[in-house]
Amino acid sequence: MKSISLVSLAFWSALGSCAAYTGRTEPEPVSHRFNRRQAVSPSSGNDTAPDNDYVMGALPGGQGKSTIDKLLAQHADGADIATLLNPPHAGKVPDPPNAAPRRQPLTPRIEFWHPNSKTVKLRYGPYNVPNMTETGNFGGHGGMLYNYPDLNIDKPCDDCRIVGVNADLEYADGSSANVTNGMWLHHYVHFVVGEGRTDATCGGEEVSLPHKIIGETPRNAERFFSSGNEKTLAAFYGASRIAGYRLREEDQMAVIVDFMNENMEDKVVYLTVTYDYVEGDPEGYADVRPIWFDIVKCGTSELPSPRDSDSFEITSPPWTPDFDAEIIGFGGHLHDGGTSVIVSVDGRSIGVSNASYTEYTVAVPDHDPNRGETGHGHGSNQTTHLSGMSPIIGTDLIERELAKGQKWEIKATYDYGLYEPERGMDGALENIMGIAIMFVIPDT
Ligand SMILES: *[C@@H]1O[C@H](CO)[C@@H](O)[C@H](O)[C@H]1NC(C)=O
Ligand SMILES: *[C@@H]1O[C@H](CO)[C@@H](O)[C@H](O)[C@H]1NC(C)=O
Ligand SMILES: *[C@@H]1O[C@H](CO)[C@@H](O)[C@H](O)[C@H]1NC(C)=O
Ligand SMILES: *[C@@H]1O[C@H](CO)[C@@H](O)[C@H](O)[C@H]1NC(C)=O
Ligand SMILES: *[C@@H]1O[C@H](CO)[C@@H](O)[C@H](O)[C@H]1NC(C)=O
Ligand SMILES: [Cu+2]
Repeated sequence: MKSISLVSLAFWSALGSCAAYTGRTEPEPVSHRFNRRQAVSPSSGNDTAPDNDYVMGALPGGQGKSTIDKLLAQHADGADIATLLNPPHAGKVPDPPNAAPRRQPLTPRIEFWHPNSKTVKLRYGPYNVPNMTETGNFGGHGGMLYNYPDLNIDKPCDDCRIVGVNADLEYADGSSANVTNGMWLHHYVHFVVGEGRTDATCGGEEVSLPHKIIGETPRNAERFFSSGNEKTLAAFYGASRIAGYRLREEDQMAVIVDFMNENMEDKVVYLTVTYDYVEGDPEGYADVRPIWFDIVKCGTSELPSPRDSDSFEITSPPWTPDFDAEIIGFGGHLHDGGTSVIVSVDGRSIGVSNASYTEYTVAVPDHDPNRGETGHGHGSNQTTHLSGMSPIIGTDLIERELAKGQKWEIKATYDYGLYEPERGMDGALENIMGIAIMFVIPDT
């Protein structure tokens, strides 16, 4: 094995400072347009619409539901969700002339652990992200592409094992689309769809709302990965066995993308996903399984913030595995104001994924009365945003075994005294999230 600092290779990309969808009006079938600002009350932690049976928020004192979850719960299936959530000109458009190649082989980067692994960058989309004056999405914010499904996207390989993955955002010519030029990879959720792809934590539920957005069920699609603005790398190394995520020819991939545009012009961007993989199914390789922990079980991860100030903790509904496994690692996801995600088993912490923050030099103010407000209300003109979540891998893990019958949960901690939460121009708090994605090697 080559000597390369494992520590310097950030293991996990959380979803980043992806934020909020506090839409509170019901769909208008004719116009398909929403205006959150007409209906929302500032910093409300309450949502009075009826609960549904399968979105289990864990708010102290109540089961808070985000309006997006209510909409999806009432909606028949995912086929027309894209048109429901975004104005018609948002989303997938043809490649502009002279666009960079959609498939770009790169120098292998995980060879230190996976001999003969290859690295390839795929470009998805492109997607038109409306400018700040366009508020006709479900979130009601200007400048965003809101939870947009893209089905049956290109795969890195047909018969292989994925051993690393990370995501980014680019313009047509391949240049970086990022916060300093007003573009945010707010979040994307990556699914693998196919027989036997049962989502670890939602596979037992009749309905899982993120699966619904891509028109699938949690029994034939699993949430494999996700990323946000921090754009770090999840790589499978450091365990006692060599392992990779098995991709078969019959599997398909789908994504939900959510981008913000802090410009006065529409922007066409590509989601890039860089994969590390080994061809075929080399001898000795074990399977990797992703486990998605969420404070909102089987919803879109959105929870109205329970408080307007100070600090609070939210614990997820418990999950009990029906298999034994070795843990590779995990990483958390929070919104601005968040400080850490703890994963625990039977009440014992196995590690803490801490948030880090960056003061960004932004091209445009998030809130400008003359221009509008950008998606997800990255509030109050503040320039400091959550920019990373520490990976917990290898020796960071206090325990490395997962066993049948255990009680697993995560705890998301927020401290608005330390870091400003996301707010709209009217001061209304945006929804929060608490997620950890853990990768394990199931015993065979
Ligand atoms: C939510 O509404 C209930 C009943 O009206 C009220 O008792 C509670 O304080 C509210 N919670 C928040 C966070 O506003
Ligand atoms: C952001 O994008 C600009 C323009 O494409 C590029 O010059 C800059 O290096 C990028 N910054 C980061 C942190 O990627
Ligand atoms: C900005 O958005 C509005 C509303 O969608 C659209 O009519 C206009 O053409 C856009 N302007 C630019 C320069 O993209
Ligand atoms: C995470 O934050 C806590 C509290 O500040 C600190 O005690 C701990 O050392 C941090 N962990 C890492 C891995 O940085
Ligand atoms: C944000 O900054 C703009 C000017 O850059 C200012 O007009 C506006 O009032 C500020 N908004 C808030 C909420 O501070
Ligand atoms: Cu988020």
